[in-house]
Amino acid sequence: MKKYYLAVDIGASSGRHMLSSIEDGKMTLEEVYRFSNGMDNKDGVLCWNVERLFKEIVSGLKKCTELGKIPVSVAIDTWGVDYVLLDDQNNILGDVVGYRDKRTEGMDDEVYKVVSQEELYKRTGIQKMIFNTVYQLMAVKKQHPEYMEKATSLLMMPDYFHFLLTGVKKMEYTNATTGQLINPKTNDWDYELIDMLGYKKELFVPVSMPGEVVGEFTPEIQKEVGFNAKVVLPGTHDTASAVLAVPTNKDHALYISSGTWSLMGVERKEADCSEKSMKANFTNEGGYDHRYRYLKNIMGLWMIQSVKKEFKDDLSFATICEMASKESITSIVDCNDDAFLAPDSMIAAVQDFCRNTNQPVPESVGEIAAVIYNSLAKCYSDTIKEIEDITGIEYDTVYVVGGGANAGYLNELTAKYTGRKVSAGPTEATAIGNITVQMLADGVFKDLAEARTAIGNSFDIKKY
Ligand code: LFR
Repeated sequence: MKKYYLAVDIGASSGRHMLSSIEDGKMTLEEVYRFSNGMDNKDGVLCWNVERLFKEIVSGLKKCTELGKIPVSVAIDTWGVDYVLLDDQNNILGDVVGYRDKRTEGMDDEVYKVVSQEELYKRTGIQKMIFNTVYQLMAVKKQHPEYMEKATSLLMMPDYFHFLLTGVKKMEYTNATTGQLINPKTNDWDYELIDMLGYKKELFVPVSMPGEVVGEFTPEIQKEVGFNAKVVLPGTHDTASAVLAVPTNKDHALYISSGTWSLMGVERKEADCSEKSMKANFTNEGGYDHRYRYLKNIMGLWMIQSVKKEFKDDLSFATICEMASKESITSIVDCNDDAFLAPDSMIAAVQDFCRNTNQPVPESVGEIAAVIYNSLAKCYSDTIKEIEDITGIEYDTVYVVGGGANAGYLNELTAKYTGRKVSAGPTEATAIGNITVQMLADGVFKDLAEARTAIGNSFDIKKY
């Protein structure tokens, strides 16, 4: 009997259910269900519709029953930093505000009144992103203290979905680290910090590691979807899952997890919480097996996704890429500028940046996309220099994983700007990383090295 494992991978712009099994020593991957995602503007607040997302999760599970492919285990990963606060009846308190919402404006200063930026970095090793949970919770404390008062639990997004499936509340380690409240030495909550900030300590249950079992489906879910399965913790942070699927066992591999964001970095055995690292704004997010994801967030394909929505014609990403490759415009924007985080119009934001820096202003679809792709590649090249300077190691190859590995033109530019070899794929790295942890937990692979070798042998990888 073939054994199936199911990854439910939900990104900021879409979600998918991916079934996997082992055939002739290779991992297979089959998309059984797909749905869209995005933050809704609810009276001026950017929110996630978690009720709809959970319905989609359930619909995808039903699809497995229809196909007669019943997984032995299921695991959910999502983007980081966002969470729900629950009251004693497990009802969500307030809106589920998404990380691009502007409620965190000024919350950095509120946090620094209690703990300086330097001290916060020393304690957590997490890069400053204004949307980190630490700042979001400050916004709740200031704007809705009643929610903080009434809350009896806090669950990160994937933990919440796991809870709805099983009735069991766990907080998974890799995603918890994105909140900037975990101590990278103990690898658990920094309760002293949490206390200092006036967040309730009892909301933060000790973290659980990828590979641990959450529980089985509740009787209600079993009835609705038509089967029972174990829910296993993957690296519930999508980037942790993607990094796990980087198809190499080299000690020093430089990767870009390319999707809505471009997460560029390396794995390290110890966190670097030095001032130099803070100034360069690198993060030490928790990874599988406590391998720190030493990386930087780069605005990424969000910029392309956003301009795509604004173009009159419904163009595919492949077409946009192709059009960009024919342009010769040389303007470069700073992808990490806050102007690109959630602009009303990304096209206008890119044009304004060019205008304000006295560079040619892109007008056509191809030109706008060309400026974005070139700017991303330039940013990758700058980031490599910083990583090499900090780690003292040279990297000859950039491993691009995730959906963005499909952007052939961007891969060419990455090779050109960085002067390194580029390996592109697997494109479904997040789902593969999620499944890999389930397989490791089930004894399919003996360790991560064996799993990564299998990933490299199982999926399509292009070289530039
Ligand atoms: C990528 C990602 C990044 C995180 C951002 C916000 O999908 O998870 O790693 O910084 O989304 O959560």
